[in-house]
Amino acid sequence: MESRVQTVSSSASKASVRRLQNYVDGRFVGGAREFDDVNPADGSVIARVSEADRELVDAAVRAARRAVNGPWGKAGVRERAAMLNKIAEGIERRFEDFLAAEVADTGKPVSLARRLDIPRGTANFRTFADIIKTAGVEAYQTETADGRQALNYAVRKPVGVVGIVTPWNLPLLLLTWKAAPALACGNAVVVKPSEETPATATLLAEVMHEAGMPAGAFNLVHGFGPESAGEWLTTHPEVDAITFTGESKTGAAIMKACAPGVKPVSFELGGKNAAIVFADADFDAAVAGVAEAVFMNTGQVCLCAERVYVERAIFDKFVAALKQQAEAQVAGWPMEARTTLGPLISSAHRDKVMGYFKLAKEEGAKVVTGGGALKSGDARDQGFWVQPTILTGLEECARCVREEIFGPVAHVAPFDSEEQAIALANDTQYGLAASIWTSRLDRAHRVAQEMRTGITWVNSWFLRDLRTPFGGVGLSGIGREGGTHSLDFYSQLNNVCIKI
Ligand code: NAD
Ligand code: 6OD
Repeated sequence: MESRVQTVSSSASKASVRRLQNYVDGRFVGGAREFDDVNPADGSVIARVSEADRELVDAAVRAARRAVNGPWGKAGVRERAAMLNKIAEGIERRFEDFLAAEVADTGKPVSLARRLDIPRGTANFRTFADIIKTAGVEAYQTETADGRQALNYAVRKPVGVVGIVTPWNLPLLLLTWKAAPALACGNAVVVKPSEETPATATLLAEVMHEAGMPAGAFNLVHGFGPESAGEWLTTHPEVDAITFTGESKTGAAIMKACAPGVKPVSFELGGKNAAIVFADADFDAAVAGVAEAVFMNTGQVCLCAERVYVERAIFDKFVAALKQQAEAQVAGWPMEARTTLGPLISSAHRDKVMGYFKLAKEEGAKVVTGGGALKSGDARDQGFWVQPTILTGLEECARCVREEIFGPVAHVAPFDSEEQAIALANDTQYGLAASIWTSRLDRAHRVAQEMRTGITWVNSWFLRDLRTPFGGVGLSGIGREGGTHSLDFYSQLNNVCIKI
């Protein structure tokens, strides 16, 4: 097969750059315009991306409809599961290509992408291949008024054409988290990855092609949000459902776009997550766990902790230890094994995070460490780096405590009682995740059950079992995905009632 990653000369850069194409109806196609794919570590252009126009998005949706009505829609569960496993094998075979592409697009440390992002790409396909094979049907035997019986059973059918819109922070992980269950259920998909991170989605299209996925079952359109592929896809009348991961305000715009068609939506949105550390916790484990929750992926994970509440008895000691963890981060080149902290995704996002650093000072924060740009004295100074930052001393009403920053930064505040810790953690419009650090079993259960979140970790963070429900409350999202919860979104149930 001809490779879709072509090397071409670009006017945007003296060096030659790759060209990334759309994948529609089983073919790689260019678009009317191109945009730059930038490496956030040094600001260099690493690829030129073909932007899908409205006609190409329409062609993708029509191809998807034909696939739903054609061989893919008619494929049985065993065939679909086998295809998903084949795709997992395809990702595994090209593991190093996926790794290099993800690291170049995001700037994340190669060690992180190697242990998290790329393995989750394969795990998502394998998990939903297994789940679809074992999914049962709901059935009831019902007594009727005339003394006879009725048998009720619900059959699962695909929703149809599913539009998938994803963000830049965990590009392959989050795209496959939605594409895998959608395909497992027999839907055809049109995927719109983030304009910031188009590379692994394009590699995935190559893997689909090589695996022999029927034309139209998996389509990829590149572009932006408003007045681009994101808008054309989410407003398309022939798309049956939209699943989206990204910012809460983008979710609101997409919900509006879906309203006229009364289309089902599944949203994984932003967070302003709390970590609660009790004095009875294993101190070293809590420090290491909270540091990971604050700094992983440079704080660009929706589950990251940006609010840390620490019991007063250990507050000073904990802040000092967290400061040490922040200062021990290694902001090296992303492909270096020793690197633990990468850049932010873009200059716009760097400016946003730097704006919050400035605001924090204006709001009266004490900057324990960080609070500025990170300079290395080499080509990285053209990239989008900021210092790992710990703040204290803000009021709970401060914007830096209430708004999602999405950077390597947390505010640490003391608490005096379990009740106060619960109240502080829950005092947010978001409600995605919380982590609780304690050695007391009764307290762990009590506090966890009080959290107004979709996910609560105890003595751990971002520990995932893909069969469990995943999602948020409030501004953090609508619905749950994971395991059979994903099947419930990506299929519709037709209840058959037979009088017997
Ligand atoms: P974003 O909302 O800016 O963009 C996400 C995607 O939506 C991109 O593909 C973008 O092109 C597209 N988009 C933007 N506007 C659109 C519109 N009007 N119509 C259709 N598509 C549109 O988010 P981001 O900056 O890429 O990602 C960061 C955000 O995502 C953070 O808020 C983070 O918390 C959130 N996030 C949440 C989860 C979760 O599981 N809850 C996971 C990852 C990221
Ligand atoms: O682990 C997952 O399945 C998941 N959806 C993670 C989301 C992370 C947000 O940035």
